[in-house]
Amino acid sequence: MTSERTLLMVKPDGVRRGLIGLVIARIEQKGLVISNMRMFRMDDAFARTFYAEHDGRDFFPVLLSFMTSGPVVALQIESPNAIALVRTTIGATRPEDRLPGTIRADFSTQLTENVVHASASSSDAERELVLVFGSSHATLGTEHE
Ligand code: FUP
Repeated sequence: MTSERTLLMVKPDGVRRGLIGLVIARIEQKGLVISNMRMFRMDDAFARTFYAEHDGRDFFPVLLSFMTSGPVVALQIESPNAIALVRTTIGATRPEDRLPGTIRADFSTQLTENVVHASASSSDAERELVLVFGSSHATLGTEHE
């Protein structure tokens, strides 16, 4: 199967709690390949664009405030079936649906402060990778191929 690219992000709560290394370790232990990485702090405009699909929802202001509260670490993951595999690894959106062993289940009881983000579809992945990495998002990772 051809490789897919997806975005995995350690959110501000994960960075504050010192969970960057743990998230990276789980990804690498599973055999998923990291092909780009960036630490940055979202401003309000970036967070609004990133989560544009939720604009107008009642939780949107709280989500923006959380996502801009500190730096995030964004990772490009490049592997066969990466989008589904990374989503499975992070766990479900709702706390009560998260399976033990997933990152969100093991490190958060919260809906908003849930440690990690991962792209939900291939169109989301391409859009989010361009937002975070710009045109450089396709250029790294060749040493693994
Ligand atoms: P996910 O793809 O699992 O990150 O989930 P969504 O795209 O549905 O939601 C985006 C983020 O908004 C999630 F990280 C959780 C948060 N959220 C809330 O804070 N409140 C809600 O009611 C729904 C989602």
